Amino acid sequence: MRYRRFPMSRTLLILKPDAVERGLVGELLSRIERKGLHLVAAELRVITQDVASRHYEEHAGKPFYAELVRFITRSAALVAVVEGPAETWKIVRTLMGATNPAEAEPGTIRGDLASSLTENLVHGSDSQGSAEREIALFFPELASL
Ligand code: IDP
Ligand code: MG
Repeated sequence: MRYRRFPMSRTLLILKPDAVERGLVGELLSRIERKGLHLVAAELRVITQDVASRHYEEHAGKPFYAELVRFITRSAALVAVVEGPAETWKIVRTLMGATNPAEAEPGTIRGDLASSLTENLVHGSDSQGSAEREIALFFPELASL
């Protein structure tokens, strides 16, 4: 049985279609695991228009919204729930780096491996509240845990 730290928390991680297409799933999951975080759910799936629009509802109406939804639904993504200590969402965001790869620090996923603002490889929930909402959207069977 693995060592359990308390309090635990969970966040939603998406390796976006560009990550799967570029063959970076192993590299990216390796970074998550080497950090000491654990996968509690993971599935390769094509995200539907309906789920994409609910996931990105905060961006509806922005100039990049249509391109974003087209991108996130174009081929399979690796959708996962990651578990670790309190504020795991923040740990994952730190590993991801800034949204814009031009501003992401070397050593981060986007700083090392991305160069496009839209195709920036990863999504991670941006707060504990977002994590709970997004886990319920993508993995309803985990929502009450
Ligand atoms: P985040 O993924 O770092 O949380 P958000 O601001 O929530 O960043 O934006 C969601 C996603 O929308 C980004 O990861 C990126 O794929 C895309 N995006 C954000 N801003 C722009 C933009 O100005 N142009 C094109 N795509 C954008
Ligand atoms: Mg966001």
